[in-house]
Amino acid sequence: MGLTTAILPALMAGAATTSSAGDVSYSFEIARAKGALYNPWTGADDPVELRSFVGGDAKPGDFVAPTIRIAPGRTLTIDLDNRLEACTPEQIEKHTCANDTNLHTHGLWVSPSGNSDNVLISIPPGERFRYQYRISSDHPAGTFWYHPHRHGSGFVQVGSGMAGALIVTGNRKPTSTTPGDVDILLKDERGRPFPERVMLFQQIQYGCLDDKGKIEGRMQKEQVAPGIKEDVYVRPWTCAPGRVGRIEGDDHDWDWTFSGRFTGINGKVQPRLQPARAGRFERWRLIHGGTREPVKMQLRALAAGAPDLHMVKGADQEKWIANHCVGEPLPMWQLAMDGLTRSSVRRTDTAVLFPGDRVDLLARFPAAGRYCLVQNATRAAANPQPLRALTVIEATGSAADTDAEGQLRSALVGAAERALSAKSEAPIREKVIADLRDGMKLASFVWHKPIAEEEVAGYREAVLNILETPKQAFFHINGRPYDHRRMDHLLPLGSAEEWRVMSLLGVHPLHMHVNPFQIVSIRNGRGDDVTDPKSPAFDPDYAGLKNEWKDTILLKQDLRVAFRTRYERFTGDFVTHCHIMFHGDHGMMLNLRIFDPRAAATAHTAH
Ligand SMILES: [Cu+2]
Repeated sequence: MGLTTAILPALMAGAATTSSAGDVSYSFEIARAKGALYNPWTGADDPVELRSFVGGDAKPGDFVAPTIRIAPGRTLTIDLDNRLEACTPEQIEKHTCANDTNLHTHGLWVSPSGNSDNVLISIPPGERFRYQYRISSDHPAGTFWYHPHRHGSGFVQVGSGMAGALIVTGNRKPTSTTPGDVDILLKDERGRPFPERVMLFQQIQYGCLDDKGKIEGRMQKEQVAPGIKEDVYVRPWTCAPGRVGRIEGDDHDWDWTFSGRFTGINGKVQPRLQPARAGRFERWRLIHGGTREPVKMQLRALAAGAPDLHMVKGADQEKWIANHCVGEPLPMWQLAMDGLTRSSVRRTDTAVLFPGDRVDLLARFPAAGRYCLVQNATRAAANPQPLRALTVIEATGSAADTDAEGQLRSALVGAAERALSAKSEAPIREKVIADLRDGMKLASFVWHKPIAEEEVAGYREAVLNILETPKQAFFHINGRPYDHRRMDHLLPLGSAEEWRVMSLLGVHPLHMHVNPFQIVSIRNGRGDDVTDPKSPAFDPDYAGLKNEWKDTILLKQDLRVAFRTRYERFTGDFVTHCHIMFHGDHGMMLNLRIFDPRAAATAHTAH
């Protein structure tokens, strides 16, 4: 194995197309694009030039790739044309180039081989490559995303906003033997889907370089005031007039928490979003496409008469939030995690996402007015992140019924009655409705079957660690850094295994490509369950995770996480890695191979 150079099929750059069969094609140029990003510290836009996907509906300067929608059973084709400039030998030596690329369809249950979800190829500047993904007819409908995954370039490229939502659409009804798509429940009395918002959270950490090539305004380690932790924001990076923001390095200097940058949404910082209708449920598809900081989002009413967010400079925003984003956080109803429908709708007041995570939820603004989307509303005292406003949404119309949850339950039940109205559907209709009335269970909408202990054929271990020396940090899994020439685990097709994973130092969202996993347990060093609200060790960041399916799981230091996964359907080589791109790029990654033991046995006999 190892990184292979892409071959180039003939293709044309241009817009997205959908064939009569529902197959979807996109073609993108990867190129530097000029644009501007709002800087809350100055209240003005900073000019930036960043590596970008351009094509489909994405214009230069959008800094987000188009939202792709495709139905199960269809084929998605994505042509990439790498127009970035060739790297100089000096850049290659200093690791400051990051112009090779490729593509990962995060969370799609597709082959990792050939020109499918293959992240082990590299597309250098001047080359083209056609990715093609066959999405099976039994692929779960849900919220996935796509982004470059070239080892060593991930931080710079994803950190430049090179990411887009990838939605598998669903309208399958459940039967007594097959699951359905939760989408059929998310419709109003007239059968119209709930209004939808896709929010791709991004952490675009451009810096302006001064004449010496140093990031302007970057505080040096020795300047950090005593008593303030080095990784807590102290002073934002600046851009002198005429300078253009870029992302050109991936060393520690470019660390997000030091930059003072704000988490953005869909290529913009603190964007003005479409108003909502008060009292109406909306489906929100949230994707953490950032590189570092968690998004723990709460919705709070913005007090009448509060100044507009864009009138408040970054330095005053924490005070503005404390004074004006008032009252209890609004309830939200979580439907899915990482694109995979939960076993039940879960009521929460905080959407918790770490890099790579997705959360699908229903939100509802109870009355006309403005509402704050507050980031880091729940902060760990030990490692506080700055309190930030992601943006403000306005709701219009008249105030709604106060019993939101009762209204939601009857909306879901009503949609189930209408969707499953045929006489022959009576048994499944009754089951779905009984489940909804019993804690809003979604048992008929979960696509992956639970993995019982009897099915577990083996165990694997991944221990993530950072070794720090005064000069450098080393990012390891199982005691060594990633080596693209080394195969770390051979996984037999057709079997299920349990993985025991943990972090010895730092917090790492671990992502597994190809097959999702079911969470078995998350415990602290004393064996206490941190997912259980009744446990003294309860950690709200892990609430509601037990037994659910995901493809990315946060490893906090010293917690023991166990999950089970099936190596089904696809053979080939792929990876598991920390989704803090900087960590993955610097070695926190393993190569995995699913092989077919029957084919191997046959080959052996023939030999
Ligand atoms: Cu990490």
